[in-house]
Amino acid sequence: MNGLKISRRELLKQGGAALAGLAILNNARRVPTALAQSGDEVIPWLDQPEPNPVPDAVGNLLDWEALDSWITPNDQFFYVSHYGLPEIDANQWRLEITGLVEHPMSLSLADLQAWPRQELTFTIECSGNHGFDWNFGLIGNARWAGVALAPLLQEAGVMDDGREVVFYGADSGEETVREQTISQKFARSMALEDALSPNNLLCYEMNGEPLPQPNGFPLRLIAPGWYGVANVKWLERIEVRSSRMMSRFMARDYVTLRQEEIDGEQVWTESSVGRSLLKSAPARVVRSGDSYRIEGTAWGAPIERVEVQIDDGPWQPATWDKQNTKYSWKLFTYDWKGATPGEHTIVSRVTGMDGQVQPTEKELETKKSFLEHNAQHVRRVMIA
Ligand SMILES: Nc1nc2c(c(=O)[nH]1)N[C@H]1C(S)=C(S)[C@@H](COP(=O)(O)O)O[C@H]1N2
Ligand SMILES: [Mo]
Repeated sequence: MNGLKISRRELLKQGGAALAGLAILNNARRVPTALAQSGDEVIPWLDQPEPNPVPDAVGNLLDWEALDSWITPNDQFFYVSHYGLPEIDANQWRLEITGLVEHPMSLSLADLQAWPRQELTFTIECSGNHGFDWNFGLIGNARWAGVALAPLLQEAGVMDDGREVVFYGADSGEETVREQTISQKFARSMALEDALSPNNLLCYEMNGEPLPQPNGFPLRLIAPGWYGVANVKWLERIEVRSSRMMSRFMARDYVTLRQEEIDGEQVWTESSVGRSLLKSAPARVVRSGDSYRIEGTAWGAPIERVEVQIDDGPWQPATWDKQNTKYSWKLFTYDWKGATPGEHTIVSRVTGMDGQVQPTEKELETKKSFLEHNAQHVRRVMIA
């Protein structure tokens, strides 16, 4: 595991003095007004994220203790930008659909908005979320609106040898590849079959408003069921190709390294970050009079059950909102009966419809890169 991970464990091992210091700091944290009014009180976690070391690339991390709505408001939505935040004049902007298509297209925002509007709620999570101590807030849930991608590709007419669809953003940076330094646009490639999924949206709206600039104004791809990186922002060009486009964000940076046993042999696998994995996390502990409840969320794949464990106790079923949509996170709650004064650990785990269970940190030790870190997230709390 990486150094930052170790530092969290070290911190947790430290004695009362350090923790008391943290607790004082944490008490200064804002309690959401909606809760304060109802007489509820959020008990801050003893373990807190370290400061964000890359504020230029990552911002607005989710404040878990303030999580009190299913939808994440736009002004609180996290963003990740590898090549800065391009400012695009929507009046000049066009989307080009090019490559192995019968009828290349060039569309203005108004052209796109003339197509049928489609909406979908999707929780977007960066594959780096929970990979380091500072960054367990790279997640948010929004109602996205735009036009379905598949009919546009059909209108453009994908040729027989078109197999991959590449999405290019307007943002670019310098990359050195085999000693050549070149300028590259942010881009991701997707198999044609995946691109044609009826849920993919070319999205111009987020929670009923035009896309905020950090989240891709004027247009982005929303690919439900995929990690954040696939959801290309500031979209400028969609190009159909006969083979996979390899780039930093497909084949170098966003690569997960795992050790697997195949026929008794330890084999390393390198895979490009792709579909999201099953995951959950406790968000906060809330005190209401004499009773306590644990709130959290679960996401990433169809969910069978969510459970909570306190200290070394048994796993207990949490209640979660089954009405929520397929691609959104589910908020869960658990009534914590008989919470005793002192320090406690709180952890959640989710089981998928396919029977898979969210792994522990220990079980994920064969994964050697920080990406796609879907381990159970243990938090610590002090009950007065
Ligand atoms: N053009 C472009 N698209 C991008 C990125 C980027 O840097 N440039 N970052 C990706 C990554 S790594 C993530 S996690 C998501 C985050 O979406 P958000 O910034 O709207 O939260 O955007 C993705 N789309
Ligand atoms: Mo990401």
